[in-house]
Amino acid sequence: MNIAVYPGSFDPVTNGHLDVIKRAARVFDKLIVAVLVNPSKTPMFSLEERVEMLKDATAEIENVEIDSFSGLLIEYLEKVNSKIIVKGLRMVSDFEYEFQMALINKKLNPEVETIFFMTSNKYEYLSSSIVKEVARFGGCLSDLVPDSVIEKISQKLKD
Ligand code: COD
Repeated sequence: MNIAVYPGSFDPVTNGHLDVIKRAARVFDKLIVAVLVNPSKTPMFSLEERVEMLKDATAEIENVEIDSFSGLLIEYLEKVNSKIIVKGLRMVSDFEYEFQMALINKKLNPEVETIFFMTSNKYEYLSSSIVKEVARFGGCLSDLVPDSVIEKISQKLKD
């Protein structure tokens, strides 16, 4: 069974992430979307909220599971018995960081492969940070994130 792991912050999940999730779920037997617990960052959404939003958004994709992890991704992969990392690539600026990550992960475990999904044209500009910025200035979020996430962001900004 081919188990792949798609790691990220997902703060919050966007339609760009969802596009990668749907396409990767067609390629692998099982896709685990793993949300990073990163104590050095202050995300807009708590870990539980990010996991919940991902669960809502992927409820209809049978072979997708949502989980979270802290520490090294390579150690998490071992725990879930996977040797495949799924990443998304938007533009050249992503490449440098993702290239470095793929190489260090390969160094830490040579059996692990990182598989990149090129963004779909319509999501090339889309990131969680851009979504939060648009939301803060009152811009329209439809087409950027799932509807359930729009409600969560509005609520968060009111709070
Ligand atoms: N289209 C396509 N792909 C996209 C889009 C889009 N519109 N938006 C985002 N993506 C991709 C990103 O390129 C990335 O691959 C993935 O989706 C997740 O994106 P984010 O922004 O939610 O998450 P990141 O980039 O903050 O996640 C970083 C990780 C959690 C993957 C990384 O920090 C990590 O692996 N940390 C664990 C510690 C570790 O093992 N470090 C490496 C060795 S030191």
